[in-house]
Amino acid sequence: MTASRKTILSLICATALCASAISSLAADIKGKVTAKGLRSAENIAVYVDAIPGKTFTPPTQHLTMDQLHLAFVPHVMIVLKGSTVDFKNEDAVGHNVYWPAINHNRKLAHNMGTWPQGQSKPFTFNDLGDVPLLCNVHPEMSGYILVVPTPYFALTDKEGSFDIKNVPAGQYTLKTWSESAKPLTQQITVSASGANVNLTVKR
Ligand SMILES: [Cu+2]
Repeated sequence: MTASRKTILSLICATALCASAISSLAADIKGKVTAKGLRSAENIAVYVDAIPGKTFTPPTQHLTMDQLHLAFVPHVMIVLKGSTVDFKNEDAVGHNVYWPAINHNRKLAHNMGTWPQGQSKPFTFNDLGDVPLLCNVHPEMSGYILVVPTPYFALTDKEGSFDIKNVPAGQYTLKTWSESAKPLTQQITVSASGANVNLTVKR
């Protein structure tokens, strides 16, 4: 469907039923990330950057970042700006959660403290960028939260493949983030049938 047909449909649709019909026109951004010089193409974040004039309501439901078997699980989590993450200790030992910066801004460093097994502590992420998670009890523990401006994001699987669901047709700036590769920015066009994008990131 062309953008103009979509506009016409928007104009003639004033009911909630029609609104869901319009949103169902959204398609997927699928693709593959090739990671040069990296051990793996897994856990690379691919997301649509801020869309001028558009804001998105964060989910009311909390997300969970576990500390399990002396590791942050999942290792990388992407969240929409304004989302709340419950940090949950699933181990019999005490853990700590802190981050030395958000988006390399040390003024946004924060220490969540330490709490026992089975308990969790929430934090709402209102600043964009990467949040490197550490535990001051176990220096080998590390994880990442990436706070992004749109709900259009995905993580790559072991093969480097990703699938960003339900993106309305339009032109966007696609970005990548990875723990060990340089970030990448690419302009893309999403048609009514979606988009297929191949990206190459480097160390
Ligand atoms: Cu720990």
